[in-house]
Amino acid sequence: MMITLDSLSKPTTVETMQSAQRDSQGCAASACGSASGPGDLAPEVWEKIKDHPCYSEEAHHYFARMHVAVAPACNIQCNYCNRKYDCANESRPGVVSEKLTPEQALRKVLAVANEVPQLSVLGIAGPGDAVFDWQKTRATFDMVAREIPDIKLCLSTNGLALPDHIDEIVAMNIDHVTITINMVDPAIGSLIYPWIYHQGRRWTGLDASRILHERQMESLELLAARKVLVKVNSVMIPDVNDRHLLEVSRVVKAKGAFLHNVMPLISDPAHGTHFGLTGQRGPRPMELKALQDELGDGTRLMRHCRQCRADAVGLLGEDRGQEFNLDQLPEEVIYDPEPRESYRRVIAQERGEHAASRDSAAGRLAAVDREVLVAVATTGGGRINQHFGHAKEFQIYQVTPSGITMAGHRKVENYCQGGWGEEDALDGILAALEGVGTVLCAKIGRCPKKSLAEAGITAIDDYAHDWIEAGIAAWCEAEFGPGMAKLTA
Ligand code: CLF
Ligand code: SF4
Repeated sequence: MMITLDSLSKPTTVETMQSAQRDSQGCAASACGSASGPGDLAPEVWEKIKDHPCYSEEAHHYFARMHVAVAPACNIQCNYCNRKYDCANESRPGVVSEKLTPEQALRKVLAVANEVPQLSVLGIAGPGDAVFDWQKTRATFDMVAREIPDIKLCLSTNGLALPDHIDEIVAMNIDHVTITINMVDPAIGSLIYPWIYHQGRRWTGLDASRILHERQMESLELLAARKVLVKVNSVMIPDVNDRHLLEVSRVVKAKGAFLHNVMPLISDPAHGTHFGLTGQRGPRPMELKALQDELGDGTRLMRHCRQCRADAVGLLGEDRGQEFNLDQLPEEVIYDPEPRESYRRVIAQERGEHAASRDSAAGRLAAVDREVLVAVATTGGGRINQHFGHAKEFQIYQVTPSGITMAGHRKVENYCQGGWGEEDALDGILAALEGVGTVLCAKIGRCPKKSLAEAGITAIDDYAHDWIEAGIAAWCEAEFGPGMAKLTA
């Protein structure tokens, strides 16, 4: 795809490009970060995260990641995991449609880089453990880095094997490593991990969790000392580790973690996991938000994680992985850098405009008299640009007099099913929008708008295609009065 310089002058260029790509794929394609900006971080750190959709909340509006499923082997068992294949409809970590060799992974990365200009990061997140299955991970990263030198390399791991590979990780220029740390107390760990495999033997009980904990802490300290940005993912498991995650957060930050990402347990008997089969529930959205609020320190808390599959492709809120299965790819793919380079030129301007709009929006909130949650339907690009009925997720923004911050997202089954509204889906949407009073979208029909109103949620399409923060600020002024009123009173 050629991105012309002419297109730079259009205000919604990114949005247009993104929707053009989706349209070319038909309806099937519709639909681990810091909220810090360049002013809050050392320049070398900002340079590392500014295009990483997981490490920078702002970047996730513009940049995409892809995962290649080259690492099926794992050295521990988590009670929430059951690595599964051929589950096109399941979106959760560990699930993939096909395992790849490093050579196949390279072919896929090149194909995606040609078709998805937003691509900035290649992650290996399983479906097992990327560091335990190290030879395949390393071979894949080496080959891709030779072909696409500017792509960021990103690892996700349980950390058990990590201390053995620190030098290689640094030498390979892997700037981003995620470690999943669910406990700093082996007694709690023993409720989550039935066994680990370490130094040629299997360990169970407290011993297993103690070894895992020690290796995770060692990994974190070693990587932080080498200036690798470490994100810690924690799975929130009600009545198992939920309160304990406050201690986890304190410990990992003290040991140098750049970000902490608390994710809800996904648990369903159909998944066949231990927790799913024993009825362990996941947290409700507002329970997750309450814990995240308690963890505080928004600059080091990721709230926009989408708990991706191990073969996810695209912006975080979408998964285009099914467009790039091996049997759909040519035998030989030649990388064309032009689409990605053009996209970056366009984005440089768009981001500047978006940042200015955010600053201006922040000055219009003085009349807001309480914390409110606003749900936004967006296809990316930082704008309110999706029809209510097409949304498969809503981004949730928390508004207070002091600012607008992203507070997470809520996945839903989209309301519009082939031309008509689906009332069953609406029940699910209402449940997912717990705590939300207002929905901003590009368009909404009378029926769903009325149903939402009856449930106490106001749906508004007056700010279609505005920047998200500008639309929210305009709604706040309409709802609470002019933003400057209280300041000047
Ligand atoms: Fe992948 Fe993870 Fe790298 Fe991101 S995902 S390996 S840091 S490129 Fe991101 Fe997906 Fe959440 Fe992970 S949204 S599950 S945090
Ligand atoms: Fe599954 Fe990852 Fe846990 Fe291994 S470390 S059991 S792949 S969740």
